[in-house]
Amino acid sequence: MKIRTFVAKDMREALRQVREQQGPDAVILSSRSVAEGVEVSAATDFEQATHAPMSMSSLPDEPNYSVPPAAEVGAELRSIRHMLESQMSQLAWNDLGRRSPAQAELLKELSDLGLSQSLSGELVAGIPGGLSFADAHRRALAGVARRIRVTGDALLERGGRVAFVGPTGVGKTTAIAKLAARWVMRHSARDIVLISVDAQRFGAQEQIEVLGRLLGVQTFTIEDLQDLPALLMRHAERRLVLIDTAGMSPRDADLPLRAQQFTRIAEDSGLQICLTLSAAAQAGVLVDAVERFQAFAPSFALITKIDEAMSLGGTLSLLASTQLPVSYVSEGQRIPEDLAPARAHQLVARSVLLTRESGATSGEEMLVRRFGGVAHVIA
Ligand SMILES: Nc1nc2c(ncn2[C@@H]2O[C@H](COP(=O)(O)OP(=O)(O)O)[C@@H](O)[C@H]2O)c(=O)[nH]1
Ligand SMILES: [Mg+2]
Repeated sequence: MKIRTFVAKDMREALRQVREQQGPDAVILSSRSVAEGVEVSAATDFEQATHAPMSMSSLPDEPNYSVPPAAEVGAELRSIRHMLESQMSQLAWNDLGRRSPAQAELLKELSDLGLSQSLSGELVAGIPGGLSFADAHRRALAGVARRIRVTGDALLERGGRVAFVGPTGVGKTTAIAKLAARWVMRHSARDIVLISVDAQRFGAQEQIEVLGRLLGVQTFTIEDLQDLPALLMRHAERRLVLIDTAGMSPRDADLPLRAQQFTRIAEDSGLQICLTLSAAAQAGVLVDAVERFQAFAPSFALITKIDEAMSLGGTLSLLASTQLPVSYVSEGQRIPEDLAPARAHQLVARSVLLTRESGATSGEEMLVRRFGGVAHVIA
């Protein structure tokens, strides 16, 4: 049996090291808090250990001592390890509840909001001990808001050249219609142009053309992205250029190539990319979309379908971790009413309201699973 000791900043990191260096069959023997975080002893290579009882079985007073085959041993050790890990998580969680009930309660609240494990842990760890729960709660929510970057109403105040990218059906064309209508109401129809490069999809060009006719705004549709720089050059004096693109599945094989073309044009023509994301999508889908569309090097995001979202925790965690500024939020289908410049505090307040309305709460088991491994670094 090989026993090794690992020191890491938290239990999760220690377990990762154990798994990486000793493999999936390693068994945790002990753990304790140390100045650097946590120290874990783990053992592998049980061949000698499993052979030891065999030699004992030759003793006269130990008849019929049977040893399970090595495969079975591995499975048994794994299940013991899982059991130990979950027991340790439970102990750590219970300990946090005793040491620092306000912080444990706060982790539960943040988890109810649907915020990610890492953001919740970071927020709670940054809150000084000794505060009342209400104060700690207020500070944590202010911490979420501080981590959300916004652009303000810059686009509709000063103009710009923006291409809207994002998954299919998230509301790119609708957002463009709202922005264009607002611009026309606030400024003039003459200094804006709408461009559609959504040539593949039936009806996509017509949407932009109809919008242009309704608003009295000039529109163009192009089949080939390579025609975009010349078109932008011809309309260099326009203050607002909004470009509608074909929605793409994040899994689309063409996405990297298209992203490459777009970013090259964007650099040469001073074009900004706006990643359009639906708050009604599941957190996992959102993370995937952000990762894939990162290839377009978006300057900011626009969040749609806030009105359909059951929870905003996943969206807020993502915005906080990517630091992608949010421009506008769309909360309905009405053009141009349902659009507003993003405000971090409003998004957080909306998230709290949605959670309260839905009555979503995290069960004890889920809290132990999410925070047991990090509880010892808090407080
Ligand atoms: N509830 C709701 N629906 C929206 C919102 N934005 C867009 N939609 C609807 O979502 C559907 C797809 O929108 P569209 O703009 O065509 O998406 P695109 O494929 O990204 O261009 C349409 O039925 C829109 O009316 C929103 O903020 N809330
Ligand atoms: Mg569209």
